[in-house]
Amino acid sequence: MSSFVEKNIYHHASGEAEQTVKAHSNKCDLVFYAAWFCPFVHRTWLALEEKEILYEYREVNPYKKEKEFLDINPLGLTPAIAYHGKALHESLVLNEFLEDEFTGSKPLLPKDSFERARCRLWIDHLAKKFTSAFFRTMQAQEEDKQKEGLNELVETLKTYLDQVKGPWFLGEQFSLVDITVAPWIFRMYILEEHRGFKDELVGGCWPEYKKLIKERPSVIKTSSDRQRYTEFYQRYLQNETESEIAKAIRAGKPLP
Ligand SMILES: N[C@@H](CCC(=O)N[C@@H](CS)C(=O)NCC(=O)O)C(=O)O
Repeated sequence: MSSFVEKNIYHHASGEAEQTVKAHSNKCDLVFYAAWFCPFVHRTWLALEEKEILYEYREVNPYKKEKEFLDINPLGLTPAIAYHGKALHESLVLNEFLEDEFTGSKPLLPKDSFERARCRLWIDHLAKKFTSAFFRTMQAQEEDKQKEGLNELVETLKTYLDQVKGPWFLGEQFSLVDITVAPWIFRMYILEEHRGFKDELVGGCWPEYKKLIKERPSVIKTSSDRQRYTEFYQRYLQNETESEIAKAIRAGKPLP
């Protein structure tokens, strides 16, 4: 059961993201059920923006589990979409769906089957290893656990960056692999300010990759004011949130 605080979370995007939300308020065949603060939403939002797909942005608070939203995603997690009346969820599945469905838009996966499979391998690495290390580091309270999480985060990031051809994972083509990690790179400052993360711990192409992600127009257009994220992540930093992610991390289970 989510707490009172989560149910009453600041309920709309701010900054650049607010303008983007406004620009996508008209009815459309594709309804994007989103929560402004959610990094998983951010993944799919980036795919929609990069591919310049027409969509209607609909803000939901996933902690409230309202019936209208549960009808779209019975798990009650954002993001989800309804497309021509049919519903789908899971950020990475949604991104693959957008890639398959909107073939006339800019491709976010390479043509070659082997290269596509290799992209999926690294998406899997980022989704399973890097993302969970990020949440573990954020939620850890004792210093030794924070260090342990941070080391794991740095190692999984370095392993990934060794595969980045530069400037992007595939070289010149920006892809779903870059999109998979971008929302957490954007939020990395939380770990810098509260968990001792430093660019020097990673080295290699990290500073340049991080800079390019933060400057990417799709990332800027979908980002709210930094202060809002700082407020939102307090409950993770104090390990007080009752989100499904936080509960999985506490229980040592895979992320939902
Ligand atoms: N694996 C899911 C995770 C989605 C997820 O956990 N979203 C969070 C918001 S960031 C959520 O809906 N939380 C509601 C809850 O924990 O009850 C995905 O990639 O889409």
